[in-house]
Amino acid sequence: MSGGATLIQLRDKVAAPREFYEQAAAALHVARDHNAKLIINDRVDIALALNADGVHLGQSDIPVDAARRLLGPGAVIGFSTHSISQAKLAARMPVDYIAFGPIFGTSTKENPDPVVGLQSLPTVRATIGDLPLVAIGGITPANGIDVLNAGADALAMISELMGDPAAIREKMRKMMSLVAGL
Ligand code: 3NM
Repeated sequence: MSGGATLIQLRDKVAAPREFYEQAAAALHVARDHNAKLIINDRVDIALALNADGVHLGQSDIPVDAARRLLGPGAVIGFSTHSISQAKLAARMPVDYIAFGPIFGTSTKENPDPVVGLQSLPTVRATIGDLPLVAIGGITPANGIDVLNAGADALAMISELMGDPAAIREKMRKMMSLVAGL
């Protein structure tokens, strides 16, 4: 956040619900202190309980419509897609952004969907109209500009940042200055 990230997704697939709730409460304090938005992965109940900025949902989570009914019109709802047809369907849902990936190989997900590749981004871009497109999966400073040039509006990164927690701020700043040069 002090590195310039504007939207943080809290993601923990292994924590017990209580632990995830407590992590989310702590993360929300930090986000608020830095004027960043914090959205919660998968757990609409936790987002609602903590008045977080929203949720990120995957293909197997509760439907976007249901999450929107629970969270209201002001919440940020992001939705993961892994193919052009999923992105096309997502564009008709009440989402604030569509995530698309994995663009490149990733070792962060246990069972990642097949790599969609940089070459699929222009088609997704054209398919989803004006909705913000967030690229995910194997994004680094070395390929991020290509990803943005191919049609993404934003980049999501996990291993590139989390590999060395002490260097997150520096890596984010480097990434933000690369993007600012576009
Ligand atoms: N979702 P990294 S790929 C959480 O394809 C996630 O929707 C993906 O991590 C998708 O930046 C992915 O370490 C992992 O590759 C992204």
